[in-house]
Amino acid sequence: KMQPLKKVGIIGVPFEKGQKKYGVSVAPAALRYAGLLEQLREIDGLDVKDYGDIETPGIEEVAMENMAHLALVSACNKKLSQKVSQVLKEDRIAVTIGGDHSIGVGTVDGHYKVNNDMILIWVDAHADINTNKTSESGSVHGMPVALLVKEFSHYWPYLPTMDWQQPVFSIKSLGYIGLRSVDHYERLAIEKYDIPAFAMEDVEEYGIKKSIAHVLKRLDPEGRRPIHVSFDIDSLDALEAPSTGTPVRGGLSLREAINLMEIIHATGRLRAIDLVEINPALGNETDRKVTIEAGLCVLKAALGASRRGTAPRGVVDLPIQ
Ligand code: 6HN
Ligand code: MN
Ligand code: MN
Repeated sequence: KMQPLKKVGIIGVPFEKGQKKYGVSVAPAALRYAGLLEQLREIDGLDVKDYGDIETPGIEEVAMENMAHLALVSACNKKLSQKVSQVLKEDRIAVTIGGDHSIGVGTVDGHYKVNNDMILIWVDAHADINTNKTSESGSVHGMPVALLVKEFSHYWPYLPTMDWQQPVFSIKSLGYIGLRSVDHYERLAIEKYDIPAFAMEDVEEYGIKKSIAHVLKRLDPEGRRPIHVSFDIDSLDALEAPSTGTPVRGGLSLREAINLMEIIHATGRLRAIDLVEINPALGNETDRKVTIEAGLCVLKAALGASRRGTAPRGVVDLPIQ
């Protein structure tokens, strides 16, 4: 068993052009304001470095059929990919705070370029594996997985501005947890490529512990490969995380998500985690607060916070009078 890395690098990505609603770009600031860095620094022995935010320059759009804002999505992800690679090369876990889920293209690309044996756990109500031919929304946040995997390259037309990113990641290294809103062609893809996909029915049947154990066993039977978790806040039940653009009822409880992250932390192999789709502009004050708190809980669990508490280091007794 590997010892978990005790160093992390935070990257904010105030980007929302991968979907249509205003507000998801505010999440990095909202999470920082709610105490993200301070709370992570309270985790025993964790060294937290803030790499700031990825700013996307205003650039000219390119027209692409049923794929909105491709040039902006591409420009943001290109910078993000380089930043994630840099954080990993500096021996830190890359913690990326979105932003909408289109930024998964950059985080996974940047991770793959450093660890090409990585596996990807996509925790989401949605499968995000549409192409511009199968998508009903034309929003790129429903397409990142399809853009990343090499097995899908022939389903895409030539994508202007995307030359920096070649789909090289294998679909055989991908697993899902939390699915409950899967489009028809996405389901076909899951079956055709036999992706280990633990939808809510499966979480119901096996529980969260066995669900993640099955995914990890399938992707990496020897337990040696670096792990990338892309965590969409809408994997949580809409009651647990209401402030998100495409909420779906009947999802993971926060307790299940925390436990999932504790299990992944305990492997010692987590190298990158994305937290995406928190939209502080949606819902009321309580919705916003609950959603941001849930996101913080998920990150803390992934990075080693213990619900049992931790005794002070190097101390064997309570202070005496
Ligand atoms: N997300 N499958 C739908 C679509 O538009 O392609 C929803 C995608 C949601 C994306 O939540 O990251
Ligand atoms: Mn998603
Ligand atoms: Mn989703």
